[in-house]
Amino acid sequence: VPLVTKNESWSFPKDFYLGVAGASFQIEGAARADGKGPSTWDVNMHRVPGFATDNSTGDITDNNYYMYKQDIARLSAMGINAYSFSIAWTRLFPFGTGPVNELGIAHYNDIIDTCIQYNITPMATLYHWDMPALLQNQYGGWLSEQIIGDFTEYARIAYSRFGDRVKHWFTINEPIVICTSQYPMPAGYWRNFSIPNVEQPFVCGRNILLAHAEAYRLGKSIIPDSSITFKNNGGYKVPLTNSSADAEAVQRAWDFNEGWFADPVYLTGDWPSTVNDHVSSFLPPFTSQQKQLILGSADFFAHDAYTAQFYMAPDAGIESCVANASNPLYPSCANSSYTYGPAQGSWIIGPAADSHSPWLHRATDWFPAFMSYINTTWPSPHIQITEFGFAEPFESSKTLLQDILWDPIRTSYYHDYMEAILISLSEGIKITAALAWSFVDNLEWNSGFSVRFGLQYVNFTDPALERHYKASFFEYTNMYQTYVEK
Ligand code: GBH
Repeated sequence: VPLVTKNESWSFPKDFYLGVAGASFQIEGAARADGKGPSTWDVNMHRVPGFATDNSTGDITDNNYYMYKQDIARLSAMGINAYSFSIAWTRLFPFGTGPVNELGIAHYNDIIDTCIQYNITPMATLYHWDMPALLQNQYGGWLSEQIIGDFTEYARIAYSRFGDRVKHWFTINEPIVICTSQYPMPAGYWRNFSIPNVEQPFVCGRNILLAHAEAYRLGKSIIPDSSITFKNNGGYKVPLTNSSADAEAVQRAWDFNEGWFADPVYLTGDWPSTVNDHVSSFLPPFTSQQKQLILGSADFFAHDAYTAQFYMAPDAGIESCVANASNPLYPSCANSSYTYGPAQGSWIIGPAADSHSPWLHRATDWFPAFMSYINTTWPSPHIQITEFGFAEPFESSKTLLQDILWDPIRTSYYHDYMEAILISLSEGIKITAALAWSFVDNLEWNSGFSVRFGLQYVNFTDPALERHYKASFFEYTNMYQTYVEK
């Protein structure tokens, strides 16, 4: 008797990317090796007590800087055919700008060559949050227009050195997260700039859009057969009730999150009108030249799609949403929740509080609606799921390896998620890649090593940092093997 009854009307196309994703700062370690310069994350984790809840740093993490060959071989052994990694800007340019560090180039050259040797398609992200500390210190990183030129120069070197073998590029990972949770930086961090907080996210957003668009155009000219976009992110937004107030709140939530970057790139060259209204008092409008640069600066739609949330109008009404960075509803004026259950007369987004991360639930039932929303709202030739994944609850408190490697909740997330992709495909949505976050436990930013997203386990107190496949990894690849067109 087969364990799973295969639904014969579902399939993954032969050229589907069954991939995994990771990011330089979270896995590499080797923070001072081979001429690497410091990023803001290196500096903050060393200087700000409690920056990570467990006070960890990126000095070693998975030691992937030295173990990438084994890592790629282990992916190949599992049947993975695409690897999405990020390049540390500070390895190519230790000072953010200035001389190129050839040892950094050599490192990524070898990662790329190793992928190709194993028939794994390399996909590179230029910026996954590790801002060169010197650029942050000099002019505030994404808060200054100066970043556009420095980022573009970094992109130029990456494209021209790696573009003969890397055809898949992501300019920037999750601009929403960069601009809303990394700017403003609280005082004392490396470093706080004195623009009023309410404005900072939008100054950042403006510079990111322009930097992305410049880097896109440059990439197309250096690598004509490339596929380039940025990684957007966010959960599917479900109105809590049928009220028009909730529907409007949902629309504002799309506008101030996904639409903030997707509308300009895929639709108009400009921000949604809600966002424009909001910034008009402190930012100049985009010029028509800038709009032309931004519009169409993507070859496909990349989304980091983990979960879903309910959205609702604020109880105190829209008048309560004053522009004040300490207002939790600023700037979208939409309330969100994950846990409204049948008691509130509505759906439950996924099994309540079922992951180790408060924002993450197994809301895979919503996925086909999510993909159809993206497909109709921001039309593009195809969609890639550039991150999805799950943090098993209680995993970090288990002690026996055999218990840790048995991760049934993450396993069910991957099973259901792959089914949801199959449903979307059967509905005619062109999804071309699934890139699981992440292929190995790693440094989960401010949560340190305590929150684990890996398809492989690592004991961070053991200097060998040996990798161990978890059950969920087998489920992920089994789902693909069961349904891929032969
Ligand atoms: C990804 O972002 C990142 O690209 C990746 O580096 C990271 O390791 C992975 O998620 C797992 O977390 O705490 O309620 O304020 C996913 C999008 C956006 C999800 C910010 C968490 C914070 C919500 N993330 N969000 S909250």
